[in-house]
Amino acid sequence: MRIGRKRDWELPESRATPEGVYRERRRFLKAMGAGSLLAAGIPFAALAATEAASAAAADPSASLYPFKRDPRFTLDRPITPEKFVTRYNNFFEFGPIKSIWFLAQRLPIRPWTIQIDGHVEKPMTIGIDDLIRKMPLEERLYRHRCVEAWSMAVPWSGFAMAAFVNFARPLAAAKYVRFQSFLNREVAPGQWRFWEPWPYVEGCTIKEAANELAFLATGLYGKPLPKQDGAPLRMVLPWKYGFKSGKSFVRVSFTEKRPKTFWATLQPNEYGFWANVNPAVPHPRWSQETERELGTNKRVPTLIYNGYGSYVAQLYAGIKGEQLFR
Ligand SMILES: Nc1nc2c(c(=O)[nH]1)N[C@H]1C(S)=C(S)[C@@H](COP(=O)(O)O)O[C@H]1N2
Ligand SMILES: [Mo]
Repeated sequence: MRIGRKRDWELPESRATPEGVYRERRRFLKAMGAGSLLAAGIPFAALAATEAASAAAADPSASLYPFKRDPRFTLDRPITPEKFVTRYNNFFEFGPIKSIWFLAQRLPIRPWTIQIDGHVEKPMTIGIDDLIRKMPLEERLYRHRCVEAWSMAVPWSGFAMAAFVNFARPLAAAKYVRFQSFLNREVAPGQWRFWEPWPYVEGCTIKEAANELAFLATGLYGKPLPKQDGAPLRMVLPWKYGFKSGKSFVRVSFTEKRPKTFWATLQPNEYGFWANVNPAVPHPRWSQETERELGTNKRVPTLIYNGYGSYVAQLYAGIKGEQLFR
């Protein structure tokens, strides 16, 4: 359970600083730009502030934050400090290492449209800022468990995936939802690896998408999502391994057939479609019994369905003869 002490990130910068000073600082940082800051030897913290300021300036949704927290979702551990969550990432479009945050800054996130197609009443394309304004915005505290056995606990901003599904108005034939990430080799060097099935695709059943835990994130720590974490819109399925939460998607298709997902296509003997967290089912090359918490580096036991079994276990009750946990 979460204890009632206010943490730093709960105080957005715009409130912590008197309005005027805040605006001045933003203008200053914008005028300087990251390059000249580096040249001037201004330390890393200032660079991070620039990054946040320029992201806010470029993002027309920035003024909507922070969203009201949904009290239904509580944590059994402290929130991971922001600096770990935004500096230790998996985003293979930008390279197979954790320190890709600065490379991800090359991704243009406006204009950004999302194509909705497949078995829906009316296929359409919608701009991200239109979509955000139509959705029931909220903040949720969720755990995140990567299949590589590290984990974090974060405040996502966004909306229920169910609200998006309702908005898309799927037809009865729709059994799965396929999320396709951007394809842009000019900014994403990883997409030149021609033997990998780019663009990144993830997906789930329509029942999973309608589960109350399934979420679409537009923000983190009460601010718009940093690019390295999947701006402007990413999936969040907290009972599944992290690779199921596709980042920066541009197309959502409602399909009859199970979508071919990125990792299940690339390494089918290690990664599957369901990928529900289960400490008792090891990865072929390592145990899943424990996880390393980002920030503290503490080893903690991993929980079945990442601790969310009461929400989702019933989704899998009738499924036989499939590997649900990889
Ligand atoms: N498009 C895309 N989405 C992705 C990935 C990726 O490489 N590309 N990596 C996944 C993996 S393995 C994890 S653990 C999470 C990591 O999210 P984070 O960097 O915000 O912690 O994003 C997932 N979504
Ligand atoms: Mo992951």
